[in-house]
Order: sequence, then structure tokens, then C-alpha cells
Amino acid sequence: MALIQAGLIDQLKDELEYNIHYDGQVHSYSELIPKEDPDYRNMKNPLAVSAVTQTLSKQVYEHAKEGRFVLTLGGDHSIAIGTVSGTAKAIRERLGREMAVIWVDAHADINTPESSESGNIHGMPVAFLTGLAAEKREDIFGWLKDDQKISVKKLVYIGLRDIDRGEKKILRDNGIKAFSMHDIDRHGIGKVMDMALGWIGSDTPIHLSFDVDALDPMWAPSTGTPVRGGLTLREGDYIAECVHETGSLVALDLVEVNPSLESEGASETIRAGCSIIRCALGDTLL
Ligand code: NNH
Ligand code: MN
Ligand code: MN
Ligand code: MN
Repeated sequence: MALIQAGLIDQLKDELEYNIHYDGQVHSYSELIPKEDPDYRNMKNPLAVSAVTQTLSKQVYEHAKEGRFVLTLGGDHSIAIGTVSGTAKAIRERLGREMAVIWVDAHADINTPESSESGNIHGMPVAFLTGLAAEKREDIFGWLKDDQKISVKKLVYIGLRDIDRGEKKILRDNGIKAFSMHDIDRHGIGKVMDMALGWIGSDTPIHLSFDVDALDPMWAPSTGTPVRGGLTLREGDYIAECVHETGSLVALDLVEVNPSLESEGASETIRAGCSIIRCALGDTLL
């Protein structure tokens, strides 16, 4: 809501000349939230998060299958279970292609319910999307089918710096490509983007899932789990610009903007979020 109130939609319409399909409504999905939602396999609010992401998945799928670019603003990063599954299915059907995901985040969000120390589903979306975590119960992510999932080989991380012990093992065991802040310090963001996009290969549809906490708290303090030592705003914008330049970007999530946290920094965080979105959608410096 804050990103839209800051004028994002008008910027995309007027400055970048996008034709916007937006129902003018901020979805809170409150009608989907059950009264009772006990922990299940260590997951908190499993019924609510499953129901919301399932609905979101259908919404994203409906747009993507028309060939539209899908921008989703959040919100907790658990929503990526809905967005990525929606685009993955649409891209398979439209183009007969497997989609790649670039996950820009301080965190890997690849805990299984069992490896998670917090039980927060926002720390698990990548595990469900890749099939590393699965659940038969239809009302707790059992609705996620193979055609909505992505391959661990087509996943690339950028910006990591706060990975749980269990997650490190998952990343290692599955040979998942990840560029941490250490890699960015060593090579610079230019080289890291060349390597990240090289790994995916040209002409592969890309879903960019950008957690604003990838940025240093200096630029994005209003977020649930800020971690020091992050990307500068320019590095974040650069990542978005490079992904745009591929011409293969099919969807973008910009998540974890939460103006109610650290509210003196809210406008800075919102500006950073809008900037990354504009860059990903083709705004250029010159
Ligand atoms: N890894 C931790 C967990 O599983 C923190 C995840 N928090 C995030 N992820 N903000 O982006 O709970
Ligand atoms: Mn979260
Ligand atoms: Mn995240
Ligand atoms: Mn994060």
C-alpha cells in the first residue's frame, strides 16, 4: 500500500509508459484467514499462508498466461510461494520453458519446516517451490504441483549474509548457485551479475524475487529482519537494471517493505523499493 501511495503506479504509467492492469485494491485476503490455525510440522499459521498463497498463485498465473509482466508488492516473503508457482506454470504452458528464479535477499529462505528454527514460513518459500519441502495435505501447500515448481539448478541467490546452519547444508547438498556479500566484495557487483546471468543462460525466462532486506539497513531500515553489511542502493538498482537488460524478465516481487517498523526510516525504505522496481522495469540513468 505504501509503495502505491508513494506514486509507483503513476511512475510506471507516465514515465515508463506501461499499460497497467491493476484492480486498484490492496489485497489483505482477510476472508481466507481461519480463526484457528495451530502450528503444523513446526510451521506457524500454516492454513492462512497456504490459502493466501494458493489464491495469489491463481491470480499471478491468470496474468502471466496472458503474456503480461507480473509485479507483486509485499508483504511477507512467504507470498513468493504464490507468485513463483503462478509464473512457473504459466511460462511452462506459454513457452514450454522452465523458468529461472533470481532471489535477492540477505537470507536464503530455503528452510524446510524441520530445519527452520523460527517456524516462520517466510523462511521456507524456496524449499516448497523447489520441492525440497513437501506436504500431502492439500490445505497446507499440498496444492503445489510439479508444473508450479522450479529446479534447484535454475535458482541463483544474490546478497546472502544471514544463513541458518541447516540452510547452509541444503545449499551445499543441492549444489545451489549463491553469491553472498563476500562474493560481491571480492568481485564487485558487475562481475557477480555476469556470473549470475551466465549461470542461468541467455534466453531463459526470469522471475526476480527481491527482498528489500538485501539492501543495507542504511537504505532499507523498515523491514522485519534487517541485517547489516548489505547491498548499497546502487548495487540493488544495478542488479535490477542487469536483469531488465536480459529482456527475459517475466515477473518481479518486491517484498518485506514494512513502514510500521523503524518508522523514521519508512520513506527511505519506500523510495528504495520504488527505485528497484523502476530499474527492473527499464528505467535508465541516461
Ligand atoms: N532464516 C530465518 C528463518 O528461517 C530468517 C528468515 N527471514 C527473512 N528472510 N526475512 O528473508 O526464519
Ligand atoms: Mn518475512
Ligand atoms: Mn526473504
Ligand atoms: Mn530476507
